[in-house]
Amino acid sequence: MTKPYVFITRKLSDDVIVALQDVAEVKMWPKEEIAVPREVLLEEAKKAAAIITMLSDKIDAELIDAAPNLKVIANLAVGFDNIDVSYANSKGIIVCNTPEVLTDTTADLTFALLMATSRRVVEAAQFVKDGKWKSWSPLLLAGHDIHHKTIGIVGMGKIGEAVAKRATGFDMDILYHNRSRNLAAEKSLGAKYVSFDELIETADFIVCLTPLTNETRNLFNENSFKKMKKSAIFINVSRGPVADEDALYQALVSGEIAAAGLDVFDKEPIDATHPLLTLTNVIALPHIGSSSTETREIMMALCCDNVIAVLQNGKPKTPVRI
Ligand code: 8YV
Repeated sequence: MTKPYVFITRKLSDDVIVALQDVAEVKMWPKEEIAVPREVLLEEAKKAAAIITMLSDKIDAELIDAAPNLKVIANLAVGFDNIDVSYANSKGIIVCNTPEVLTDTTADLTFALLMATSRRVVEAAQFVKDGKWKSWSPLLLAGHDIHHKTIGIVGMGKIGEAVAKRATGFDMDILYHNRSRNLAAEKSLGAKYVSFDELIETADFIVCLTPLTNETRNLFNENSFKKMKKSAIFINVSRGPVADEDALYQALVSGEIAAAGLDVFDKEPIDATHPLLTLTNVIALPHIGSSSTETREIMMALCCDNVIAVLQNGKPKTPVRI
């Protein structure tokens, strides 16, 4: 019997696909740093029973229609806004993601970005390397404290909880806003549920962790940045389009807010000439929230396990439910 065909849209480590190769014929796009071209993906989809994909690939109706044998799409991410999940499901195709396994790693990076932004770590390190450190002065590269400040978390899911847990170690007051109350976070972490407006008006650090949906697109806009404190620091580790980048740029330039730490952008990779990248009060990272070698291996393995499970018994480990 011929094995089902699985296409993986980026090069994963060889070890991680061994088990998958037992049950399927596996082909990987060979380039780690270059996304598979759309026409190649459309061609591969024609024979694929499974596709392991990631944020940079658009799995839309056209692609799904080009894939008559497709049973499962496994996304190497917890977010799945790159996939038309309802269309896939309407065709009987299961979509899987990688929840939970990346929670702590993403929360670590969120905190790293928060700390680096408020204490001007990148600017200060560059200052030393550039040979600009000629003398010590009391306010040399003075940043702002983190401890005893107020963190406002927009999107209190698993990653939000893990960020809140880290904030307790800094004796921070924790506010959150979410579609629904997270009573567990309130009880165990002392997080306080507030309206979106109260959160953005009161918090010193506004941390965006909400998924990208029609409701959250441009949630952070000109109006919201105006309502923030002038000392506020905005951190986005979810999806770029949740914040209006032009409005964010204006808010940073005009001093409406103090700084921003961004791991995600409207268009990724962000163009090196983007205005946001000219600002010293912006720290920009290349969407590395869950990128530790340990966690990426686990995410890759989970994608493979989901595909194996669907191909063998139709029962995925971590299906997306919408
Ligand atoms: C992924 C992410 O690594 O999980 C997510 O939703 O944004 C990251 O963890 C990224 O999307 C690459 O696919």
